[in-house]
Amino acid sequence: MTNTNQTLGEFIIENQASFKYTSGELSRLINSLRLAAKVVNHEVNKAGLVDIIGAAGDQNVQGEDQQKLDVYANDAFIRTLTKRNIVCGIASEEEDDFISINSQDKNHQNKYVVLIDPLDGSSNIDVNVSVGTIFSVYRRVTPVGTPVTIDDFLQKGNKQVAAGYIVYGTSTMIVYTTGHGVNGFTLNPAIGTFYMSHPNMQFPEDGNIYSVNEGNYIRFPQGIKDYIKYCQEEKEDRPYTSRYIGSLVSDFHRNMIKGGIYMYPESSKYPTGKLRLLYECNPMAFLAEQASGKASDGYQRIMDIQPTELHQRVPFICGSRNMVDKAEEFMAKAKES
Ligand code: AHM
Ligand code: MG
Repeated sequence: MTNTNQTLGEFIIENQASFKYTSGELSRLINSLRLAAKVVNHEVNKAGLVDIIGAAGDQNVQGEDQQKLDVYANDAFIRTLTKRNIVCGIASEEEDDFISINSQDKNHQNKYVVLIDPLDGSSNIDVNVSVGTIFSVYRRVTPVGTPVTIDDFLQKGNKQVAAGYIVYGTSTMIVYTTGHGVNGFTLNPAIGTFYMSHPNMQFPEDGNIYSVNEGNYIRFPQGIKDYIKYCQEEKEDRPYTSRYIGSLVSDFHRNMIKGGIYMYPESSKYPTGKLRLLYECNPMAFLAEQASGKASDGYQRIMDIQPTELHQRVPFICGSRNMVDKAEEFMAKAKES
């Protein structure tokens, strides 16, 4: 039963019993993400006021400029999860390697690893456009009591136990799943509490929005070019509307509510796509599927791809089921000819 007065804290406690392993560890983990989200939200909202925007001068592992807020968000999430001793390992889009966490009393006893993109779409910060945090949670595969290894992180998306995002937009929201549907909570900034605002979120089966950086059209594979032309055809239900913020979390969030498709295909600039399988595509794919949508690399289910490296990139097509099916159809047709 949906109670829209329910806070995120209450929801976490109430739903703890539905987790497979009810030690409370996963609940505590979601709780600390909630806390870090509030800390980062506070800072993101100040971006226009204080001298915190602008490049920090460092480059991340993909060779891109890091913004100060990326660094801040990265530190905030890592610090919160480490200090509270809730996970045994963290991998971040902003870190070269994964972090193994141990504390004297716990001796690698924690079960979960978190993978995180602390501030996605950060090139949008200095122009006051929404950005987001994306997270993904797995149970470790190595034995409890030993340090985590790369194998704990290189798991297929279909092994995720939780995933979600925080969107720092016109209002700040946490949207997440633990494999029992997708729920969205909106922050009341006056009192610092997240309230259930979007229970049981669902992608409409069909939609009329397509989101892609069309400036790259000439570099796209033929199947994507053909699908874009299909979106633009004059038909009863087309042309579709084009909407592209360039902030994955925001584009995904809008498409989930209104019905649409997001695409970041491979191109001559990004031969394997731009988005990262572990920090961006898998968590979004889990959310999409839990909300009756679909996520594909053009040929196969994102969550069935075996990761081979932490910062791996894949082509990403995600959204309303019928739209993703159609895009795959064009990809398959183009491959044949
Ligand atoms: P980032 O992780 O460096 O922020 O890049 C990811 C972002 C996505 O949020 C967004 O959809 C995409 O990159 C935009 O890329 P482009 O500017 O090439 O269209
Ligand atoms: Mg990112």
